[in-house]
Amino acid sequence: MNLGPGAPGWNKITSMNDFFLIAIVIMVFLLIFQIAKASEYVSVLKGEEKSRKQTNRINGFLLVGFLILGLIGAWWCNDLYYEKTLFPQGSASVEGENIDTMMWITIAVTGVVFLITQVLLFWFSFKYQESDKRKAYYFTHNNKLELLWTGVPAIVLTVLVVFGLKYWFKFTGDAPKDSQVVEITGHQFAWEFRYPGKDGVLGKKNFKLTSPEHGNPLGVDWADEASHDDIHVQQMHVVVGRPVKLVINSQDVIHDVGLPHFRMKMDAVPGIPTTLWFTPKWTTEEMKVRTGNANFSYEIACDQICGKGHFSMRGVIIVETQQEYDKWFAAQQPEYVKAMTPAAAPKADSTGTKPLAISTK
Ligand SMILES: [Cu+2]
Repeated sequence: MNLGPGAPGWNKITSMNDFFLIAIVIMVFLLIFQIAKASEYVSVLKGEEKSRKQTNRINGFLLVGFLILGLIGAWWCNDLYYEKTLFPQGSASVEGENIDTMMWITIAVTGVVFLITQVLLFWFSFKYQESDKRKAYYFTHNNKLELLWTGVPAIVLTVLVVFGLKYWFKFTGDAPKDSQVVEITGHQFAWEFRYPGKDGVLGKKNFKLTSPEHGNPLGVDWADEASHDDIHVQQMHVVVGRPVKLVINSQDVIHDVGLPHFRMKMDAVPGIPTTLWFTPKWTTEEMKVRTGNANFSYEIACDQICGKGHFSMRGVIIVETQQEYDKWFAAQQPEYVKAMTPAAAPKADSTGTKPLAISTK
């Protein structure tokens, strides 16, 4: 039965919903108004000071209750959802282990600060509420205190930032010499991958040559002979245990190669190639066993809201053994050959790659 928009009587249902919604809002306002008025009368009867102290006491108890329930809630959520995060799987790249360590240190430091400040905040509002037995102590300035609460966070943050920079320079710096190079190009809304052929060199590109209609969606310069053995595919294959260097491009807006399993990410910026390298630790098949998920696949999630189809920018990375990789690579036809002999294109599709004529728009 059709119950969605356009179904008979749908207009009636939505107008009834609107009516109830407005009625509820009005009644809530009336309720608040009545409570406020009632408490005003109570304070007149009891005397203002007495009723203020009573309100303070109630608020104090509520704040302590909020603290306890809040802490239990935070613990409970963690217990419930921790297994669903990517933490228990461990980092799928060697370098990502450093990121996880940093993440844990950051969580530990901020967690301790969070606990101390929240307990003090709520406990103090209860403990030091208005009382006739004591008077508040005022001080306008305290150098020791200023130094302490400026110095300690400054030192802690410096340590965190220095470690962050150290790893950042490592992952974005020179990749190991035996690295495999994969060029990733993002566009609205998909990822394209290009691999150098036997020569190990990616052919030059020129954006003016971009022409999906002529089998050249990436704008490769065919005049550069290094491009003649390069392959262009829609799925990324990498070898387990071998460092992979990503050369990241974008053809339109800023995208982001987000690699949650490998704990890496890097923006794809039009006109400015960015790089990143990491070493995959486990093959896709091994991850299926580790996660107990037969459908597991490493993914690239675009980490920049890049337009209407942003959600669909999911790339798949297949991590495999050298043998499997060699077999896959040998089955690929160079993009140059495909572009020059368009009739041959459908043949290569049997290996699982999609046709190249997909528009980049
Ligand atoms: Cu994107």
